[in-house]
Amino acid sequence: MKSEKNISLNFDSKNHPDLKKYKIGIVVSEWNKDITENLLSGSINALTEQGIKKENIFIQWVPGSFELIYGSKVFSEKDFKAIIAIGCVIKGETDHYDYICSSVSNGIMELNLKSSIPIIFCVLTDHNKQQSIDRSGGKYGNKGTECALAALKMMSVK
Ligand code: DLZ
Repeated sequence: MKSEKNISLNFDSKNHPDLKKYKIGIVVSEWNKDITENLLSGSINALTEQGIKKENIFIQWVPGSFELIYGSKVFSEKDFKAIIAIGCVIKGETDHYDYICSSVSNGIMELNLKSSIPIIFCVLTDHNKQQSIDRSGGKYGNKGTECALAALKMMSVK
């Protein structure tokens, strides 16, 4: 089966001496909290391992993935170097999944076009719970970790 670890892990913190000064905002959804908590831990661990200070990571919980858009908008007006939006949408019996996935991906994309801060899309969009477990610290790694590295890389884009 294809490896799902697609983001290269070659971020070298030695080239970024200012990391300990940088503030990062994380907006995280309460819906499917057992999954989003693991994504959040993966992100925090990766950020602190690379030199971001724990006290410079600001976490805002929101009710569901749909609210990641507003939460990220509010955070994009603060002095963060990057924002990570964490959520988990799992397909149910109705079309709700499609509306939420489409809204949150478009919403975060539009914020990226307007904001001077990169906003990282760390939202699992899965067909079932097992797929989410596999990607939040399971057999396909932790997308929270990968998205934290994406945030660090995007902070360096001049
Ligand atoms: C309503 C809803 C449903 C059915 N499924 C999910 C989901 O799988 N993942 C998620 O993050 N949120 C879900 N929500 C909640 C919506 O994101 C949102 O919080 C509500 O529609 C209120 O705006």
